[in-house]
Amino acid sequence: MTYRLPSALFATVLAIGVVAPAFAAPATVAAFDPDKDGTIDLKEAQAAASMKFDMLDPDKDGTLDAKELTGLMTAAEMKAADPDSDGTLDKKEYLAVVAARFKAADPDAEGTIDAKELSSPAGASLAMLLK
Ligand SMILES: [Ca+2]
Ligand SMILES: [Ca+2]
Ligand SMILES: [Ca+2]
Repeated sequence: MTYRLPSALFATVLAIGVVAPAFAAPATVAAFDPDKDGTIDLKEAQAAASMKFDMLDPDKDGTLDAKELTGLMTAAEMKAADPDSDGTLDKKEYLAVVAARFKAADPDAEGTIDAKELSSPAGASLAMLLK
């Protein structure tokens, strides 16, 4: 019993040590790369974006309004992404923006984002919609 507390504390310290830098660091390919092939494909990007969408939508009405998208998109971008002009983006509209930013971040058009592409300005604006 006397040995349990210190080891639990040690485990906590370890967990914090591992987790904290991941939150502080800029987006990495590994964060969006469940198949661990070292690149992000569109399917992986949209899966992460879908989770992010759900996170941004706390009232779970299936849409994001301009307030919920603050900092992620400009008003002009949002207008362009909202073909039905109802002032909100549903998940399909959000994922269309992700696809457009994915394309912009993939200048070699090979269909994957590698670490270098992710660290470009276009890559950073894609990552914004994923994390
Ligand atoms: Ca991958
Ligand atoms: Ca809409
Ligand atoms: Ca690429």
